[in-house]
Amino acid sequence: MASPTVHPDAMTVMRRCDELAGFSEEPGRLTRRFATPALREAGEAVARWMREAGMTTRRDAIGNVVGRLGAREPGAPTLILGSHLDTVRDAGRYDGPLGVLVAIACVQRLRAAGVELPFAVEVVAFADEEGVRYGTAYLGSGVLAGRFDRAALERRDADGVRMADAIAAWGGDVDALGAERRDPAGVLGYCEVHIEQGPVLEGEGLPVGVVSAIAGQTRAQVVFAGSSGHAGTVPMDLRRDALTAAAQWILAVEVLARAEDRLVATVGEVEVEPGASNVVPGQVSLSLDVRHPRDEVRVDAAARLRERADAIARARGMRAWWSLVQETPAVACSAELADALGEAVADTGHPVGRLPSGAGHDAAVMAALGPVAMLFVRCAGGVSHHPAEAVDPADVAVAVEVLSGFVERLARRR
Ligand code: HGY
Ligand code: MN
Ligand code: MN
Repeated sequence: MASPTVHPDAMTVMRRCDELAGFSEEPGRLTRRFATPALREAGEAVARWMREAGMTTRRDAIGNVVGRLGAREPGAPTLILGSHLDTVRDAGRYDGPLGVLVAIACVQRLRAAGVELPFAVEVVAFADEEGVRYGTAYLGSGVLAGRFDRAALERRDADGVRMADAIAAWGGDVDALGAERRDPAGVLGYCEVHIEQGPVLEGEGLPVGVVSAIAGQTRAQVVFAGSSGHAGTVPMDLRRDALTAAAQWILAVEVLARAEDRLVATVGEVEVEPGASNVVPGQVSLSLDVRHPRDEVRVDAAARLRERADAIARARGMRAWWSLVQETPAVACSAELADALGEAVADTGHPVGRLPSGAGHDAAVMAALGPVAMLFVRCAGGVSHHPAEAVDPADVAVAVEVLSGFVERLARRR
């Protein structure tokens, strides 16, 4: 329960998170994927709040919503703040939007205080960080960082819609994606506020924490190809059941990940063909998500899981296909920006906790443009990617105060 003395800026952030949660593709639960009408509506609300905070706004060629507060001097560099506006399926309401709204509240507070900044500030609401619709994450930040893979434009969603067509349909411009890349020379850095999505801050009794590094991520697709057949007439010893092969591999994924400290591996999507109760599955397509703070451990684990899939398929007289969907290397946050963030935390009277991120974030991609920093906000039970996601408004108030203090510290350093 929020204490009655929570700063009104934090209550505004909470209220806006609730309002954004109303923009969903699905009744009764929050799902807001890339290039959907629900995301467009959420982007329009965010653009309105950016303008109320004194920023100019635009939607860029992929559909990111960009708010900008110009600098006094022309040609001054830009500090980029923000996070993502898309969600996973049946999502919580703070993963992404909290970072966008805290950044807007920070700009609004600095302007209201008449703070003159020697650099421009942009707040970006990224259009796709989760990668739910097309499997490849970070489409929004990838465009800004010059990391967008144009081959992804040919990927199709579950309804067969090409990414290129989805971008055009929602007002984007695939021919202008390259021009959206930011010049690193003009970027002062990137700072993202995000819920921790883990239990550390709650365990240490801290409202916020400074992120030290972001784990690397491998996303792959694995297909087991056997033979479909009649569930009533094909004897067990003659079957090439793709789903039992996949099940054996999924358990092997779990065994391998459990055996390595800090390694996590997940099969989150399973597609069974032809998908009828009285037909032996002929083909199964699986997603694989492997993460670890050290890239060499992650890459080795992914290679071993690929070999394991081949071995299981061969032993069952089948084929296994592996396709790498996306690799995002681990990223160390900027020591200089992290220290400035830590000093801003200390200014609020709270201890400065530092912790790594097991989750991926747009900051991992924006690191291609310059130094990055992240501030985590405590979330109840560490729960995320779930409707029970929750934050305490008092912790949000601390985050707004820390981000504002961070920006002012950077200004004083120039
Ligand atoms: O998957 C992640 O780590 C993030 O939530 N996109
Ligand atoms: Mn997120
Ligand atoms: Mn997420």
